[in-house]
Amino acid sequence: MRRDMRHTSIMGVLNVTPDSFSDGGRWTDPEAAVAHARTLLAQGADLVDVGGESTRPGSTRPSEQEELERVLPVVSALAAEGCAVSIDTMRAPVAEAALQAGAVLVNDVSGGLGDPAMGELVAATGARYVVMHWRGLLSDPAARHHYDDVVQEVCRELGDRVEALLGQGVRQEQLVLDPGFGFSKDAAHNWQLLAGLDRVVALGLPVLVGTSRKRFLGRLAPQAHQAPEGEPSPPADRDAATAATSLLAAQAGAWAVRVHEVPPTRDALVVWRMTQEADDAR
Ligand code: PMM
Repeated sequence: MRRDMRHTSIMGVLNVTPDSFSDGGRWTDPEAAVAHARTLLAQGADLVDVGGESTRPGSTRPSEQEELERVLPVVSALAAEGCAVSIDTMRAPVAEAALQAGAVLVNDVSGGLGDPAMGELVAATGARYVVMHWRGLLSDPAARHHYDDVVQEVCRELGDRVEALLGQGVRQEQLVLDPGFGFSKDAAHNWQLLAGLDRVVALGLPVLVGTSRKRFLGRLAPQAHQAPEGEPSPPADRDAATAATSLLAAQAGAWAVRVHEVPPTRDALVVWRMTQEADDAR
């Protein structure tokens, strides 16, 4: 079955953190961050995802105050310019302050597990809410990376989160699902998820896909880059592979793709749209 992906949106990544794996430390100055967001939008991003906490393994959590100080000036400045801003946070108070400052979407990589107050806040504000799949907060570390069927289990666990959120008063129209590429998943799991994305889409809610520059895209042609043997290519060399995954995501019916570098993904999505339109006209 062919799907219409003409409206697959692009979410540009803006990490105002010192330690994110790809752009950590680049946009910690609010003015530089706002300027970068303007670039992302001019290049074709539909919204900008501002994050003040890195989820990179081993990174130390900022305090809530630190996170607020990182994100709020940037969210306020961008919202004042009319930009659609998403706030990438696991903390309800940060989400609340960002929404008050003009953000339109809460992107929560913990799917509501990181802060028990998140569901209630999302219900009360009516904001759009991304529920990402991540087992990182499970108490049993051995269960985190074990899947018999990753697509099926991600779908089931996302379904459980949706049920819980609806029970807290969140409305279905607010929800966006994200299978959480790279979050308690190894490379094989990520490839299986990419191949099975249509099954996540079939759950019936909009789906956001965040593969951008992730490690599993850094091992495609080890001979073609200069990294020591066994090392993945540097994150910034993974944008062509990211664009390929954006196209596959769109083909599977994704609502949006979350990317660091907009032009390759924008062009990949235009290629798909043009071929669809040509096909429709036959
Ligand atoms: N990945 C990262 C951070 N936030 N949010 C969603 N919804 N989906 C993702 O896959 C996701 C995310 C990690 O990447 P980054 O550190 O470069 O932002």
